[in-house]
Amino acid sequence: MGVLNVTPDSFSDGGLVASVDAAVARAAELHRAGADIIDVGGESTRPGAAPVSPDEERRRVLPVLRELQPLGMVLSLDSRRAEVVEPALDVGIDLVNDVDGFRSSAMQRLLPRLVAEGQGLCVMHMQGSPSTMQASPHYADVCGEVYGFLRGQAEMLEAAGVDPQSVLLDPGFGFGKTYTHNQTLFRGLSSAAQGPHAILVGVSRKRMIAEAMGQPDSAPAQRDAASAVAAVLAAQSGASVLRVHDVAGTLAALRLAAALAAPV
Ligand code: HH2
Repeated sequence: MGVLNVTPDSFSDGGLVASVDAAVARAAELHRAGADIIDVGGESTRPGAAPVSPDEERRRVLPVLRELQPLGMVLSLDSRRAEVVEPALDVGIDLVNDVDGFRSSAMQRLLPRLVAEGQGLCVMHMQGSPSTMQASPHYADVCGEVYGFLRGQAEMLEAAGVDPQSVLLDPGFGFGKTYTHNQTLFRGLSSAAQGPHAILVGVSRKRMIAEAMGQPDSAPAQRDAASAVAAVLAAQSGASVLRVHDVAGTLAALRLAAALAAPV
């Protein structure tokens, strides 16, 4: 899954695509590099980010989705707002990536339509909200709470008629988690991947990568090689979808691992 942020303030690539044409060109580049899914987002959810209005979010993502829709790419919308998801469904998307994990009642009211259209649904875990989530994240048992929440939301979706095969579960690295929480969740991926749902992992360029590299002050784009290593480790742990900025580098690392690793 290639990241396409149409925002002025995303932590690693904010402002990179300042026009619809630039966004379409970037999506085409991600697709050519081998991304199976393009994840379009109009709100930065980096720690400390202020929320954007639904109007502004729609203004950012809908024209881009309209241009991409006829090009035959699998489109994901990274949004936690039903008021943005609904018009995006009218344009035509394949996956709803909700960093709020389908907790909002407005998103739940959309479920009959999401079911009828067979949309893929990515349920992500976040403690708190982006503006304050890194203030003092706290868990008694981070794997139990995060993976338990994801299983609970999957059950809620399935009770509403969602096909389990349409559900992706994502522990939400960096969303209300300390470095140690992220590390523990990452180490818990292989056990989570034993469950019936596919797992999505989004660690690309994040602060946890910089910390694990031993270079906490590195610029986000300097974290691509280490992010590709993390993607390989996530895939080896059973993750099905990897949300990344550097698609070409990640794919090369995955191919290398597949070519050289001893079969298990
Ligand atoms: N991370 C970000 C945004 N959306 N969605 C899922 N499912 N999983 C993630 O880990 C995830 C996500 C944050 O990264 P990015 O989009 O690069 O930055 P920003 O939020 O600043 O736009």
